[in-house]
This record gives sequence, C-alpha cells and structure tokens, in this order.
Amino acid sequence: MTPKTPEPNLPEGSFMRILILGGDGYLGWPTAMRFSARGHEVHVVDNELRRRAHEQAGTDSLTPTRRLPERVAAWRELTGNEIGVTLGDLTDWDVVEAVFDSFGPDAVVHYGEMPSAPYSMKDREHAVFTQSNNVVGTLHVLYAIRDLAPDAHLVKLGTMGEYGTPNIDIEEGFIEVRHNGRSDYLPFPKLPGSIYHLSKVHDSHNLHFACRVWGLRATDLHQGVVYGIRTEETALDDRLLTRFDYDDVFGTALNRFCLQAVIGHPLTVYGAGGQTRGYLNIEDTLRCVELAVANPAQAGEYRVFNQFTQLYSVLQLAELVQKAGAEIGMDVTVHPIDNPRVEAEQHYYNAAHTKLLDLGLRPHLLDETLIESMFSTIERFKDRVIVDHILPKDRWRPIRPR
Ligand code: NAD
Ligand code: USQ
Repeated sequence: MTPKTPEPNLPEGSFMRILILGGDGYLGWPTAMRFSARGHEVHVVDNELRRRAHEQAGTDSLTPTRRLPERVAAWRELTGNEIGVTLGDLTDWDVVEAVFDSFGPDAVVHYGEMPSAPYSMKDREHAVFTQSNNVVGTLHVLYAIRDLAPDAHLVKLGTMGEYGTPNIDIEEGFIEVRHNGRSDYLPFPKLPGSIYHLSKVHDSHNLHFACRVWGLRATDLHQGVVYGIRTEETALDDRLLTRFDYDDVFGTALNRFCLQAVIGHPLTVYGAGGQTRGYLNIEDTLRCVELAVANPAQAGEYRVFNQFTQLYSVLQLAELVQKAGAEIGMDVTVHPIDNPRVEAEQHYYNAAHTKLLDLGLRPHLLDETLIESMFSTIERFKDRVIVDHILPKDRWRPIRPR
C-alpha cells in the first residue's frame, strides 16, 4: 500500500485536483499514480490513440498494459486510492468542456498528443493528423481553462526538439536579443526537425499567446528523450505496468538500444551517430512534473523549463549499452545504419537546464546499474518482441523519380 504523503513542496494539507491528459500513455499513467499516491484527486483523459496506432501497424508495447478502467481498478484494490477516467478525445470540444466543467482542476498536466516524429513524417495523412490532433486538442484545453477553470495552472509537455540543433547555446525558452541599438527578451528561435516537433512549436506559441492575452498561467516543459521502464508505483504490481515501446515508429533511442541488446539485435545507430540530445529517466519526468505543479506559474506568466538531465550522442548511448552488456556477459554489437531521418549527424549542442534543478530536482543519472536493471525487466517480457518492426521502414526524404 502506497502511503498518502503530501508532496514536500506543497504546504501541509494543500491537496489539489489534478487533471492528467493522455493518462493512458507511457508517462501519463505513472504520473497519475504518483499524484494519486500523494493524496491528490486525480482524473485522467485519453482516447487510446496510441493503442490504436499500434493495432493498425501490427506493433505493440513490450510490456502488457491493461486498459485504463482495469488499471484504475487495480490501483484502487492495491492502494485504496481512486483515479477518475474519461475515455474521450481532446479534439472533441464536448468532451473537453464536460471534463473541465465537472472536475474543476487546479492543475492540468497535458501529455495528450501524438508523440512520434517518424509517425508524423510517414506521409501527408500522418502529418495532417499529427498537427491537427496536437494543435487543436491543445487549443481546446486553452479555451477550457480560460472559460471554465481560469486559475488552473497548465503544465504542458513540449519538447527539446522544438529548438533543433542551432550552432549557439540553447537557453530556457527565451533569449535577450539586441538589434539596431534596442533589446528585448524574446522566445528562443525554433528549428524543429519533424512535423511532430513543429506541432509542439505551434502549441508553444498558442500557450504564450493565451498567457499574454488572457492571463492564463502555463509551464511549457521542453522535455528531452525519456528512458526507463519502472517507477515506484508501476513496480507495485504487473497490472500497473506502463507501456514500453521499441518499434521503429514509437520506440525511442535508449529504450530501443536496451531491448536490442537483450534480444541480440545489433544496436541501430542512425548514420554517423553524433546526434546529441538531452535524456532523462522516467522517474525524473515524474519529479519534474511534480515540481512544476507544486510551484505554479503566476497569472499571465508563460515559462519554459528545459527538462532533461544529461546529454548524449546516440553513439555514446550505444557504447554505454554495449559496456553494460559486456559486464554481464552479453555480446552487444553496434551497427550504424543509413539514417532514415534528415538531421544533422555531427553538430554543436549545449542547452541550459537549471530551472528544475533550482526547484529541487535531484536527477537519477544514467549508469550501467540502471541499464542492467532495464535489461532484466526487458528479459521478463522478451517473448513478446515483434522483431520485424525494429529496423526503420520509412525514409524522411522522398526519393523523387527523375
Ligand atoms: P504516449 O503516446 O504514450 O502518451 C500520450 C497519450 O495521449 C496516449 O495514451 C494517447 O492515446 C493520448 N492522446 C493522444 N492524442 C489524444 C487526444 N486527441 N485525445 C485524448 N488522448 C490523446 O506518449 P508519451 O511518451 O507518454 O509522451 C507524453 C507526452 O510527452 C507527449 O506530449 C510527448 O510529445 C511528450 N514527450 C515525450 C517524450 C518521450 O521521450 N516519451 C519526450 C519529450 C516529450
Ligand atoms: N536514433 C538512432 N537510432 C534509433 C532511434 C533513434 O540513432 O534506433 C536517433 C535519431 O535519429 C535521433 C535520436 O536518436 O537523432 C533521438 O531519436 P528518438 O527516436 O529517441 O527521439 P525523437 O524522435 O527525438 O523523439 C522522442 C520522443 C518525442 C520527444 C523527443 C524529445 O518520441 O515525443 O519529443 O524524443 S527530443 O528528442 O528532445 O526532441
């Protein structure tokens, strides 16, 4: 049984009504349990888009994940805590209006978008779907806060990929710009690398606008790539597991490499492997979101936190996985393949990330022990791996007929 302890950054007894959008997802479900375990009243919304996308592609999460009604029943049975559920689509205004009207949130944690860059780059239909799903859903959320819960703090998941890989240091959302003898503090320039990452840039502009013009309060978490398979709450019972994707469309770099190592597949470094990104453990995602919720933005304030703990190139990550494998007698090979994406493979990368540390984040840093613990969880479920969906199938730059 998880004890009901108040979040340390909140004053004693100040429990909140927290709405988690995308609460069936990799990050949303563990976040819902974390807030519920802390005694907050939690309601989740999800339309199972991610589950349907897997069904359509013939792919699946490594971990078997139960549907939301079953998960919340297991959570109730194990902890005595309730989590409310709405199975509905954020692009449907009637759904959004009804949830905000009845739940009246103090904080809204918004994960509910299509999160994959390769999915968004498949073709026109996937691109249009990604941007309309993400941008329209978020616009509905902004209007719902404005009209139905104007004091609620929006904590929105953006991405470090909004910035791209510029040849200058990346700041946290804003930069002082001097031009023709004048200066201003302006949004940091964005050079996103996929239609999905672009959707997040559009969201960021809409959030900023809603804060400036309507006086909403919002924190835009520009998150790096998340890795990991376990949180304190998912470890309580297999019925509470979160998803773990490793396929070419929804799997992300380190999670994929760990799975590939366990099943003896060469690690799929794309191109030269110098692509550098910010990474963080799933436990740190939960902690960052808790810190943002516990320390809300002011009315009218739009703030950006860069949410990652360590920088790695993909080749460095692959070598780390190879080394961790060697320590336990696994023979892990790294096999660079032709890059299906269009991206810089060697570039400058230096991004600020102090705001969450200043609020009290103490990162779980990546080391061989952590990788080995991922190996052992993957080992438990390795019979479920669909090997045909590991190598990338879609190329981002179309080959034009001559
Ligand atoms: P996920 O796909 O597992 O979770 C997103 C959830 O939102 C899914 O369950 C999906 O069904 C739901 N959803 C999507 N569109 C919806 C809609 N219109 N209405 C209702 N529900 C909808 O993805 P995730 O990895 O948990 O990512 C969560 C958020 O964090 C996303 O916004 C993603 O862009 C962002 N993010 C993720 C990572 C990462 O490495 N996982 C890194 C940076 C940012
Ligand atoms: N990569 C490989 N081999 C692989 C998979 C990926 O070399 O097998 C490379 C990619 O080419 C890229 C880097 O690893 O250069 C990261 O790719 P990824 O698939 O791990 O992450 P990305 O597509 O950027 O998207 C993921 C999440 C997304 C989130 C983003 C954070 O899916 O939701 O927004 O990470 S960030 O990268 O900071 O923008």
